[in-house]
Amino acid sequence: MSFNDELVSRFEQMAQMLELTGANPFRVNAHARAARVIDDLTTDLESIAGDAKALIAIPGIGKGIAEKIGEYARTGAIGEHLDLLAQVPPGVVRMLEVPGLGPKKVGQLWKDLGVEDIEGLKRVIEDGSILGLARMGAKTVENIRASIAFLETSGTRLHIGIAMPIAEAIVDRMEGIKGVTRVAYAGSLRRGRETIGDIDILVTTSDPDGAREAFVAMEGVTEVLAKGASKSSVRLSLGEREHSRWGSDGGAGGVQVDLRVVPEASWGAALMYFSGSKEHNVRLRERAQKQGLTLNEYGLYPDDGQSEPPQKRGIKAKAGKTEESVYTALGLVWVPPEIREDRGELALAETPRLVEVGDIRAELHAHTTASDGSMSLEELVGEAKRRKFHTIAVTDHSKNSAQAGGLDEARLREQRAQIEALRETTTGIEILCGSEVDILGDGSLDFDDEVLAGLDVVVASAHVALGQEASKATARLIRAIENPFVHIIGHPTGRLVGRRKGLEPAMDEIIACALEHDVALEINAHWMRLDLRDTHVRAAVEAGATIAIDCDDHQTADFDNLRYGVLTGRRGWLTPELCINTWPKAKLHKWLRSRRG
Ligand code: DGT
Ligand code: CA
Ligand code: CA
Ligand code: ZN
Repeated sequence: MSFNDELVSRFEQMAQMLELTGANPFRVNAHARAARVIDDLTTDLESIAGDAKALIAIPGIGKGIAEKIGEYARTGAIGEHLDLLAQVPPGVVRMLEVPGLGPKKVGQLWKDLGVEDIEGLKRVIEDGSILGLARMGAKTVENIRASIAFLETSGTRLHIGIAMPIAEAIVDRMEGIKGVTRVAYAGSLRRGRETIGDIDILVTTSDPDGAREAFVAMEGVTEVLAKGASKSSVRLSLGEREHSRWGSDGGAGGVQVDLRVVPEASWGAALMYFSGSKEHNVRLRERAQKQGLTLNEYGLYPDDGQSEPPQKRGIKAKAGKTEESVYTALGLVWVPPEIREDRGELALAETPRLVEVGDIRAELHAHTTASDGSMSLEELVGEAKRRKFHTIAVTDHSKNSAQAGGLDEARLREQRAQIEALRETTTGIEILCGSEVDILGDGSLDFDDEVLAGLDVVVASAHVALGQEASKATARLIRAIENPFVHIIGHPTGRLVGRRKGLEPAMDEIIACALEHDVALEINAHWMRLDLRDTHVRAAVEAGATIAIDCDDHQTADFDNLRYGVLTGRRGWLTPELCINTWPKAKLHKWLRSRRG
């Protein structure tokens, strides 16, 4: 683990343990925020750990946290972290992973009943002693029991590429139910996160009972967890999905789906609340409070200091029907869901124009049967044309990727001849002859410069030695970027979401180097990769570096992954100008030729 990752995990644990020991919420938040901020950083804190001033200059890091970073750098440990570990049994922290068990309930179980782990929790459920706790009814206990079973059979978050089609099918289905007027998915899915804990669906309807009944009777429901006035929850089994190429194992235990029936007048407020993120919501409520207002999932109300919620007292909301109305009433611009992460979005003076799927006009990374793709050259070009792209790049693997049928120089020449012949009979799309050339372990490329110079587009990617240490990875990628014939660095870290960490280069150095040499960094749109990831994209965008969003197509269906790459770009505040795939044909081709002498 990198120095930063070590800190992130310690501060996350400290926030949880502080909360469990009943510490001041301000201290809990300071540690949780520090973990998030450090997780987003692209600079390595180790080099400035001794410089308290430099640390405090980072938004979200205060004096206390800076001292702890210094302490960790000097001693390899944080005293307070060790003290907390001695106080809070690890099994108690793990109980927080049970869906529906927050720090309050876990603290209660631990302190009042002596429960120290999930096994202990199962025992107090079996012997009924859990029912002796305050605010712990039979229904809550039943939910906890089901959640434990769920955790034990799955425990993993779903890839967005698995969750999104399921959510869309549910939205479609709910739209067809009598009385239903609006349906949307919210939560992490709407924010486009790479993994999804559960699916949140909102509806407005003139017949709430009908909507609930239809929801729990959906095909694939294996268990009804709740069927209440405002919220229903089900567990859904995942149908057979073919992802053998990636061997994805996410979601073996199914996925939880929450349905909330909300009043028409609260639609915008509910959509905001349940889209999150929680951290964004906290900021919004702080802001409301400062203006003498109170914000909840029903609307924005005047704060009259009463403890009973305003909507229950018939108080009229100042805003709530649409999201725009709520943001506007708070003096803010509407914020796209993908950037609602408390990463500075409330300071925006206008809604940013982020990249959209419809902006993408070129695919610059695709494979054919010549290497490990399943499309022939003609099929690939035909599919790209069908998607209305002005340019398609053929970038099969190079010889070092032997297991993927990588092309050597002779086969590459053969492919060029085929592409030139196909160009003769093809109209309406430009076909580029390229390569996804391997970046070898030392940063040299799998083809000589003379070969690369003869290609229209060069995507350079690392496929081997992905476990190498950070400093080597940095030097390796920098050497590849410095090659004068490279246009794009493909899936720069080689990580696989939830499966493989990949390279951990100093991303700020990689970005600076890419900017200097006018090389684009790729967001590989496959939902198993999403590499660059959102936070790296944000750093690249802030530096002004260009990004390519490519599907790395191996089969026709891979073109459909574009949306996930675009969501990741949006999460990184990517605008169309910095995304080379949005450029008009002439501009893109001029840029591609600019390093061909
Ligand atoms: P997930 O499901 O883990 O991928 O992430 P989310 O963001 O979908 O979280 P989820 O399903 O627990 O809740 C949906 C949204 O509801 C969340 O993004 C924000 C809101 N929300 C849930 N619990 C809280 C809370 O305790 N406080 C605040 N402010 N908002 C909450
Ligand atoms: Ca969720
Ligand atoms: Ca949820
Ligand atoms: Zn590829």
